[in-house]
Amino acid sequence: MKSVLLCISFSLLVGNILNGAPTDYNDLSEGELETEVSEKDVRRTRKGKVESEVKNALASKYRGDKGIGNDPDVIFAENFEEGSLEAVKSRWESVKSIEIMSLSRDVPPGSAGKHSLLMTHIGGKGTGGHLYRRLLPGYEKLYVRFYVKFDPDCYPIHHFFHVGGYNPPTPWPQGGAGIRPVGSERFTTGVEPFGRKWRWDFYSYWMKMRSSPDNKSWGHDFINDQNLKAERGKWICVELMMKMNNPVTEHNGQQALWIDGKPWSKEGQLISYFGKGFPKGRWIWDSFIPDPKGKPFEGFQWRSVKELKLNFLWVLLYITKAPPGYVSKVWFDDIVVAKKYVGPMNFSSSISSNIAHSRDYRK
Ligand SMILES: [Ca+2]
Repeated sequence: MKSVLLCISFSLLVGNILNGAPTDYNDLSEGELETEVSEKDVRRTRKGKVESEVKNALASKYRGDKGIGNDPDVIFAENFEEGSLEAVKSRWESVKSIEIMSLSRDVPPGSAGKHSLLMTHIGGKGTGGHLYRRLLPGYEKLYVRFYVKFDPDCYPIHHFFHVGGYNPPTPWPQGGAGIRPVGSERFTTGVEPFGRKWRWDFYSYWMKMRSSPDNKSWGHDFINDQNLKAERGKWICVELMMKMNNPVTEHNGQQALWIDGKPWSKEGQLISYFGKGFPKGRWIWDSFIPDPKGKPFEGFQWRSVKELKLNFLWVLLYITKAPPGYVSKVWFDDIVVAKKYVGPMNFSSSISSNIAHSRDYRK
């Protein structure tokens, strides 16, 4: 009897994916997955889910992102088209070092807008700047998509764009560097172009994080693939998904990353999407090294109380070691926070053809 039910639940799962309906890998309990569904099937299902999200991207409905801010699934959008820095500032709760910011005419290809935000860091003068705001009342799952362009000469970046939650939520970013959260008060993930390696990875703090040899807990990285390059000199579309653990005693929280609308795989496994049981790999202190021969990832227990939710967005540029006078430029544009996968900007001439394509996929 049990095996029949298991087969049904798996076929429902696959059916949902093919129909383009929202499907959750975590809808299946761990026991169900282990008993009937082969590892290959699960991997295919997860891949299918990611592909389905990409095909049904929210941005595909809005050419050049025009009007995307009015979509019912969009929680917040910032395209820097307000006309002045003061107007931009009014949409954020904490702005650090506005003097290094300016509106630039350099925008992502296909963008319907005319301006982006440029942050210009000069070595020896401060550590960069930020825009920060709360996302109230707080969310269980969010997609955050933004465009960024690093100048070809940009100095290696110490820390970058962050999303997370504070309890209670504060109108400014909190500290906590090197300290493991308790679980009731905060969790954070940065999407960062790691140091001199210029490779994309997560940088996460949460209650079940580990320690480094210095006995402190610094942000953990997960992808560790030098081939996932943060290319300088071109606009890049970055998207982060974060999902809270529920119930709060569980480890079923997730996070995923897309660069230019693409998930990232290595050695046959998806390594840009982390949740309970996937991918496989091993920990070396605070770095997870994906490896098909390793152990399944334990999942994220982001929180121990339900009041802690995803509730802030922190557009951060933090550069600490540039030599005096060294100029680093970073542009940001077309930030969208949504309940669904946003995806790269649609700059095809016909929106309807794109929608037709997504319908085809649902057949
Ligand atoms: Ca813009």
